[in-house]
Amino acid sequence: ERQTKGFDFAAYHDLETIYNFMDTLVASHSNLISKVNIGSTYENRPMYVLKFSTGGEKRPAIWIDAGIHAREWISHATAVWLADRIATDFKENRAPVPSILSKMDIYLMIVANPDGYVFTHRSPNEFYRLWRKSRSATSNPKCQGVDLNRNWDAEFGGPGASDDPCAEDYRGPSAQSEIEVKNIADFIMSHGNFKSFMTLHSYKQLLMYPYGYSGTDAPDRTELHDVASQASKALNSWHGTVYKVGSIFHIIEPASGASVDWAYQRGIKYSFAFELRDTGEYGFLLPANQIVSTARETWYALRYIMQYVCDH
Ligand code: ING
Ligand code: ZN
Repeated sequence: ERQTKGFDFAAYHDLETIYNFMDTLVASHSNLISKVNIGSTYENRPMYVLKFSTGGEKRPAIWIDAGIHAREWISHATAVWLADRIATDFKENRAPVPSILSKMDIYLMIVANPDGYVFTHRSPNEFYRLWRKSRSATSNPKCQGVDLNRNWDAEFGGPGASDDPCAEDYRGPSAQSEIEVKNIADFIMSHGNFKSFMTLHSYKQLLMYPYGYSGTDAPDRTELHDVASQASKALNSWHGTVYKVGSIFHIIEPASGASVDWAYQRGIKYSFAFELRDTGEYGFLLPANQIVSTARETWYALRYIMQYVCDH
């Protein structure tokens, strides 16, 4: 019986509860999962990645992160459910998880922006609940935080990012100025064998691939579009949720300094960004009774991509 059985996956949880969940999950699946501390945040909180591995040294690996934007709570909640699902599928020998994990490792970061996430829990007042950025000090004492998805070393300072510390898409003073971005980037570079990089956001129901900084086609555009289309079909098969597929630049807007562009530029070919539910009815305030169905459909897309990456 798994000890996370009593955990309420149909609720949004604060950082402490998520961190405790991770410890419980690791303790009950210690043959598969370990917790890696990749550094600390601006406010000195630990940043954790769950590593799912059946052995080997730096096997080819898949990266999944959630919560780089604090207010996108469905992404954290989805990642919590995913962690449990991967663990359970492995334990119960349910395809395709055991075969994927016989060749590859999965790294899952549930809370990529812990300081921001804690801030969104301080009060239901929208200034707190709808916080997007990190919580670092800027050159303007009235405005805090950097958009952690504009701070990566990928056309940093290009279109679709602001140099105004008060803006929601403030890129920061320099690439990787934010310790959270630096910790993740250093971890991925020092590992050196990631084949896929996936990042979970909300909302808009999109499955996107590079580039964000330019409308020029990525060299692997045809293949990425095909994989994303198949993945979105798999997602749709659960209960009909419709996702649009395309490049970030073309289906949302230009965005420079984004994590998927960084990953792609560093040779991680299968780089995708998800915008989870919904299309705007509730937006960032997606009701908790949609968590499990959102997570499950997302899993079908992720599972398709993981299998594809494993086979190529
Ligand atoms: N949207 C993403 C944002 O960072 C995105 C869109 C994803 C841009 C991936 C670039 C790369 O603005 C939300 N809702 O955060
Ligand atoms: Zn986001």
